Amino acid sequence: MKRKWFPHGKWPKYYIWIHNYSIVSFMCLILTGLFLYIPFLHVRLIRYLSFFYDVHIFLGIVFFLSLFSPFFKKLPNGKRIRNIDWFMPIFFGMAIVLTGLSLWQINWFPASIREAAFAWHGNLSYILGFWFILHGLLKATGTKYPSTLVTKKMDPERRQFLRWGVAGLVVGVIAMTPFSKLFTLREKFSTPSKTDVHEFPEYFTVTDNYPKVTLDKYRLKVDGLVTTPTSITIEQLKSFPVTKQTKNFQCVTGWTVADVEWEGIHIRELVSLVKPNSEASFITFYSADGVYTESLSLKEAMEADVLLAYKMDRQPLRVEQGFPLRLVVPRMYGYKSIKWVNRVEFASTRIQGYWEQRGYPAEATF
Ligand SMILES: Nc1nc2c(c(=O)[nH]1)N[C@H]1C(S)=C(S)[C@@H](COP(=O)(O)O)O[C@H]1N2
Ligand SMILES: [Mo]
Repeated sequence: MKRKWFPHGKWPKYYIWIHNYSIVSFMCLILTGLFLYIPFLHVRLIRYLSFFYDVHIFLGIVFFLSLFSPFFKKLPNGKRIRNIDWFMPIFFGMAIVLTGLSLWQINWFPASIREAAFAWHGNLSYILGFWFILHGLLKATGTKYPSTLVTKKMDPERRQFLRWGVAGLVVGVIAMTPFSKLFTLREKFSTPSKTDVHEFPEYFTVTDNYPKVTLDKYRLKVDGLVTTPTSITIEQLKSFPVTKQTKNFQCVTGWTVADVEWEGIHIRELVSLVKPNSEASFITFYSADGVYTESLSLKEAMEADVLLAYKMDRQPLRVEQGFPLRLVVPRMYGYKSIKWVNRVEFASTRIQGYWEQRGYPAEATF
């Protein structure tokens, strides 16, 4: 007898179709999610990231809508469908969608909520992913689930789905409270830092290594359309008036770090040092990694909260954080905040920065 790959019992066609679609779309969601998240993949897929981001959002919305399918068609009583087969996707799905919504619509939710939501958006997705694998294995081998409370035969009542969905939303809300951070793995296993330095979810580099800059050799070159081009040491930099500020940090791929304390100098110090001429209406920033570049208009650069920072959370920057100097542009996505800055060039035109060449907008205000 020919073996059926996805035995569906007495399911209507409509559900078989949704089931098959869900398998493919959930795999695509996990894949695009990992592409966006894992730095190793992130760097190698740079050209396609904004596309993967859009695909992820689109599939997420369809996934959300598909969670309501039990409301539209009454289910037959079938041996093969168990409560838990519906419970897991609806309960976890709702929580994943809610946390995902906060990462997508960043202006709807405060940074502290998005910060917590980011970790749990991933964690809950892994849990559901493992369930799907287990579910597939159990079904494929015809293994009977142990009979527990939730594995009773399916009750095709809509009210039941509603209850599970709402329970999932509650879990999603809990996952977005800063309290939930206490339960993330990172919190449990990372060595607690005595200094209260924020750990960012990722320390990006588009090169193979973090550039190692030694202070005795380091110079910040300030040149371009200026009267007195110059090179300054980190000591000279630190002798300028200090600007301190506490701001949220937002990466375009979804993660947020709330209330990061930056300390450094404002661009106006460089302006009064080198005196750009009247044609200079843009600034190009260069990185010691030799590849990354960024741009700001002079007007953007002169905003009060734009800094060239050498300290984060009262500590000198670590290598991966951009030692010895990084730009911080709190009102724009993180990719504007170029690390390992070693040259600031005043220019008459805006260059296409590293990410802008790869599809991201140059004016990255969110
Ligand atoms: N030189 C350099 N600067 C960079 C990047 C990079 O890859 N190289 N990544 C940018 C991106 S996309 C973000 S979100 C932030 C991340 O800051 P972090 O690496 O300190 O977490 O740095 C930005 N600055
Ligand atoms: Mo980013």
